[in-house]
Amino acid sequence: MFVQVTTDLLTRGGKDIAFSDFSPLWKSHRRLVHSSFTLFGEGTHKLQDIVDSLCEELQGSGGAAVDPGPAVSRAVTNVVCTLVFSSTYGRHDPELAQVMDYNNGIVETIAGGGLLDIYPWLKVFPSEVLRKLRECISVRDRLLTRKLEEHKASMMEGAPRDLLDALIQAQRPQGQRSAQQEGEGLTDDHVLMIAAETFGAGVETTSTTLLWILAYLVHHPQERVQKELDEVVGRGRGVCVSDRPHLPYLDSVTNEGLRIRPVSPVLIPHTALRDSSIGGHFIKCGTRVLVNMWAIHHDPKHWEQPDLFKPERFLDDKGCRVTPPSFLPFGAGPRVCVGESLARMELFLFLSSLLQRMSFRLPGGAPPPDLQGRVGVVLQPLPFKVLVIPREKGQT
Ligand code: HEM
Ligand code: PLO
Repeated sequence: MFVQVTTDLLTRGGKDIAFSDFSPLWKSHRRLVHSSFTLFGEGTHKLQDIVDSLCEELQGSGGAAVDPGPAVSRAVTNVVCTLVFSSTYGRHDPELAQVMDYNNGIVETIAGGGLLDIYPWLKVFPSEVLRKLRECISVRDRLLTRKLEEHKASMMEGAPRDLLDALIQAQRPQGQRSAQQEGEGLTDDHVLMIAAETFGAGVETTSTTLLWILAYLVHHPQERVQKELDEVVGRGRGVCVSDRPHLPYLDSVTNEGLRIRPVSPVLIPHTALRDSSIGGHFIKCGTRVLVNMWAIHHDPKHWEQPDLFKPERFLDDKGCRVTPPSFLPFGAGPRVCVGESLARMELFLFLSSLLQRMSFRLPGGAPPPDLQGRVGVVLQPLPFKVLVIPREKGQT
């Protein structure tokens, strides 16, 4: 069987959701995460405060060129932190720096298509990649084990505060629940791996997407999206989730960002559970299948001038939304992203508030952001700098 050395280390041999093979246990764990997002996700009142602090931090750059990366990552980390652990980090919290550091280290070393994932026997040789990965994983594990212990000690039965509480609660047998029900097989290892993964997936994907969109917006005029925001919301109040249906152009900018630079260009490797076929090609049971999302999102048969950033392709000639069938940034089917609606809400609130309150320009003399990026488990933009120009407040 195909062995994934780095992802096995990351997930204690598949005790997570994304990298674990299909099984009834995987299904019940995925369901737990999904329902806890519905419980704690959409109503998170902290989200607005987090959005406001990101805007203030960027606006406070006082005309100097800034790299938006660290501020965006911190904001997105705090959203997921609220959901998973009911806590947020202040800007200079050393633990936040630790989290951002171990996440970066994992993104740099995990499943990078390196030889280790193809020749698992290389594991026996010393390797800088494996050393770094192990070190990041141990920082992550120490931090999460402490959170798990704190939660176990302080949680109130029947009143989960966050995803970690919901997972701990599902571990404990309740009343008449049969052994087949959710808690079965949910060990402490599973709880830790599921929480760690939700945390990591939630941070890296959303912050990467926001940064890609900002990088493209520096190349592309921002006036149309700001005009739409001014007409629908004005500048006298903050943007709310209920404004989203009235802001189709903003949505099309987000979609175009997700299309042109898919966070996950070849998705996560899938395994055929039985002999089957795709597009007439026979697929033997057990075959690893990689979906080339990059190719789907850049296929000239489906996209006119696929390498150009053209948000209008997601609107019809009346300005109403259209979603082409070859647009699948969150995947599809049983393994579709569990965080899609949370991610969509975050992308909307962050982008709309940023563009309502400020414009992003290229600093004088600086090269425009590189649009090639760095390929790994996620396709990330290289760091870039922008000038933040505050927009006047108070206009309706
Ligand atoms: C899976 C994209 C945000 C959690 C995936 C997959 C993609 C994806 C393409 C894999 C589908 C496959 O291999 O078939 C994205 C994008 C996001 C985003 C583009 C943001 C812009 C999030 C967030 C969370 C999350 C916010 C959680 C807080 C997960 C998990 C899986 C997953 C747990 C594994 C699902 C499974 O295997 O059943 N995501 N994601 N994602 N995503 Fe996301
Ligand atoms: C990000 C770094 C974290 O420390 C660990 C982690 C867990 C889940 C991974 C995520 C990383 C990268 C993005 C992934 C996500 C699962 C689903 C998501 C691969 C490595 C995507 C886009 O497919």
